[in-house]
Amino acid sequence: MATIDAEPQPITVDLARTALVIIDMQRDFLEPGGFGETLGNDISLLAAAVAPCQAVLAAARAAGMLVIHTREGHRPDLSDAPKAKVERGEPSLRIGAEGPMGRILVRGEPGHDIIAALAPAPGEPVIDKPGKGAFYQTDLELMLRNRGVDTLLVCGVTTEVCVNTTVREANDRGYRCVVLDDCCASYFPEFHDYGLKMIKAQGGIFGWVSSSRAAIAAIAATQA
Ligand code: TIU
Repeated sequence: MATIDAEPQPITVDLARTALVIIDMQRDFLEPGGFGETLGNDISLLAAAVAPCQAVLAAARAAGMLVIHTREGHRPDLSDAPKAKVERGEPSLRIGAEGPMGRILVRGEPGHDIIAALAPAPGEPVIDKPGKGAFYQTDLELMLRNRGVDTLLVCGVTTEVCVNTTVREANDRGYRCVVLDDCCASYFPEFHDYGLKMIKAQGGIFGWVSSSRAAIAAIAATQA
């Protein structure tokens, strides 16, 4: 068992029943010319989450934890992309349009790939999701149930969009979520802050908030 220093209070987890879930650390959100930038965002704000994610990923792998990666994106024919999603907002390039990293937010295109720094290792499941939440129209819940997982360490981007949506979905399904603050980022620093506050408020209404340092320390303590 490992006890992770967290808010609103420390949480004790069984690493054999804990999965590290890294959400949407894709070129389309973190690199120039991708979906995030076409939405008008400053992508440099997401870079700070990469090194903390790498550190937690290394610790989780060393401890033999289940590591799951997710990617947001759509089939090349866009049959799984709601019209309302494709037409929303004022992106300079729409979902499916040809950009510098291939077609925006389309599976199989370079921009859809997870960034090289956080590339999945062989055997680590990658969940391709059409929505913001990682449970919607995916087999994530089945995978977690089959492995007896009850707790998720959550990292990724963006804090208030895909991270928050996934945490809310997980919380309703009975999973305990520990969101690592420095492993998440947003194009809006204030949304990052409030996104985390919303999770841990009211006694941890959606889950716990911790940090890469605290999670790594807890994992390392079980290995000593
Ligand atoms: N736009 C934005 O903040 N996020 C997304 O569109 N997807 C994810 O958060 N992955």
